[in-house]
Amino acid sequence: MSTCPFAINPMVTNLDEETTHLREAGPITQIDLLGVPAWSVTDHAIARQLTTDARLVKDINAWGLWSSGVVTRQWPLIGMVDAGRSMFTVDGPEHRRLRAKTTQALAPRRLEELRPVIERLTAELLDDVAAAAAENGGVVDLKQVFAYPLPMRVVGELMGVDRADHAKLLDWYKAFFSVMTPQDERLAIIDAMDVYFTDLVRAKAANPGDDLTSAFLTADEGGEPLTEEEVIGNIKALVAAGHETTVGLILNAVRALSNHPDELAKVLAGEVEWKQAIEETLRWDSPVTHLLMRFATEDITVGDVVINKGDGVVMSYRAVGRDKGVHGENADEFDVERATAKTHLAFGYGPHICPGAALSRLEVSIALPALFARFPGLKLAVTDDELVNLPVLTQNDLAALPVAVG
Ligand code: PLO
Repeated sequence: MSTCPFAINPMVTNLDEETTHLREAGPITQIDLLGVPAWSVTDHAIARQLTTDARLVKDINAWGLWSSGVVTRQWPLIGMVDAGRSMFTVDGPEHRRLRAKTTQALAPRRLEELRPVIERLTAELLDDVAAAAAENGGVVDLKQVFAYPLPMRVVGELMGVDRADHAKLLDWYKAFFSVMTPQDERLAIIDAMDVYFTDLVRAKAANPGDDLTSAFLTADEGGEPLTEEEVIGNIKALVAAGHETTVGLILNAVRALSNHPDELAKVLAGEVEWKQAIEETLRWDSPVTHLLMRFATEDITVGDVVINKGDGVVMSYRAVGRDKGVHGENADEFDVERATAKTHLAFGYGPHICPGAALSRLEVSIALPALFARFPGLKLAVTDDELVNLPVLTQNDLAALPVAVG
């Protein structure tokens, strides 16, 4: 690596500045992830090209810095990459086998069954928002009372995770993602989650329910059944991804719309559909800042850059969303009428494209209109520069979103 890699700030003190810097540094540029070098892809076309290039794989054993022992379990981001065998870490025909049941269960048609459930969970939490606001002069942290619990409840219904366990899981994930968590604590949490999900899988095997966890345990005719390790890996991936990212999407959408009252007014007046505002949020302020990681199984030339065999490649989706070549010179502006919004890559691309994209869209397309219908006067209770991101390098997640509900 020739030039000095740009160090990603794990405290996330200025995400817009970071995104701009990365875009200016080039379509594919060197970064430093808490002391570990990697490539960052910031260009839309190259992100599409590399997420469909079979020479890049998710298997951590293809990573030179890992197989040579330079990166160890002491690296704070190791849990994002050494995540166990699942659809998130395997490629090729095995990947299709690991993913099949998930794509079926999360297909838009099948998800219609979940719509009334999501509507009920949303309505319950909106009552909690009203109650918290009544106690507190009309001001609430929308994250704590609404955006944070909702996705866990939805994915909990889907996977068959008891409501009584949600608080514990949320605490674990919060500590798992935060760079402030001491590494020994993070590793202990990873172990505790493995025990928790192993117990869940065994309980469902003994007593199947009408959930995706139980479906994973049922062999399809003629198909090779998933091993227990694979089922556990898939469940870990689905619960983590299904909850964390959607929290960010709800918060980023409410924040963007509140800061752009003219845009919000178009949506509330029915001039622009909610789904357009949701796609523009995904493009402009994507919940996933950096997707870790793919590894080169051979040298790959991209323009004037050579990704060497063994190098790690990060998809910097927030920067990709600001690609001016795709979204125009005003790509840094939030515009609910932007024609190119839905071409964003916030859910990734290629074989690993987010299998939960339709669930996420359904959830947010229920939650946001319901929130603004219930609280038409909703406004941020602080100025935008008072909002802070959690110290999470990979995810774009606010610590809190104080709002006045009027
Ligand atoms: C979280 C810890 C789990 O034990 C393993 C796991 C699997 C899938 C990962 C998830 C972790 C973190 C969040 C990820 C998710 C897949 C999609 C999601 C990366 C590492 C995104 C895009 O944020």
